Amino acid sequence: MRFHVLTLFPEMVMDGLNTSIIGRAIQNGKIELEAVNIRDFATNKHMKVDDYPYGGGAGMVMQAEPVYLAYQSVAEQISSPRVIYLTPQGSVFNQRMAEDLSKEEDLIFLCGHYEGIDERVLEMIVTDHVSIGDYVLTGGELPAMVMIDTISRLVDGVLHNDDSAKYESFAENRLEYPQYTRPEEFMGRKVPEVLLSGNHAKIAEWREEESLKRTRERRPDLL
Ligand code: 6GU
Repeated sequence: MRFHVLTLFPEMVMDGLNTSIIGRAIQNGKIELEAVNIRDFATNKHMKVDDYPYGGGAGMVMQAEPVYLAYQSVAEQISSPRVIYLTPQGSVFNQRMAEDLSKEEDLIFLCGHYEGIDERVLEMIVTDHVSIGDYVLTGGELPAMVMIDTISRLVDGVLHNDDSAKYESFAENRLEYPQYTRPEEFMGRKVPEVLLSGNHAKIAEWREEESLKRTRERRPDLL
């Protein structure tokens, strides 16, 4: 999987994803990550990429040309790429969308800032409008990073244990059961007896019940 991020803040994306499991996946070549600086495609001597909105109103709008040229520099090497525009006006991201997107060879993420991007270039290049929830962020970089993290852990070889991607929360539309590790007792609180029993059938049954109970309590909307 190759991720290409069009952004005004390439170091934010590269630094933010260069740690832990995703950092290791990049080192191991399981995924590739490239951040393209939209400002490098400004054609004026001040490297300006935004301007006042036609019709008036607050803030600035990112101009079509540098966004289009940045897109072109990446897209010319890919046949019909998915281009994801991060916007609070998009469909809300979920695990099902992550599974769908994880089948692509390349994904292009377009991160906006200010009051948004000139609609004409969005019409020309964007295939998917995606939000990460009903609140407003200052830019698309954090949402792109959230999506890249979520999609990467579904890519073969990124997680060490092949099973763990399947069995975690939202697989089967259920929340995961509680986990415990040593010691057996912490500040008077004991690990549930069944987990020490060695009875794997009983343990599986207990986990199933806890998973259902937790989903009912915290996310009844999933059931
Ligand atoms: Cl994708 N972008 C911005 N700016 N804010 C958001 C968002 C995206 N998703 C939720 N809030």
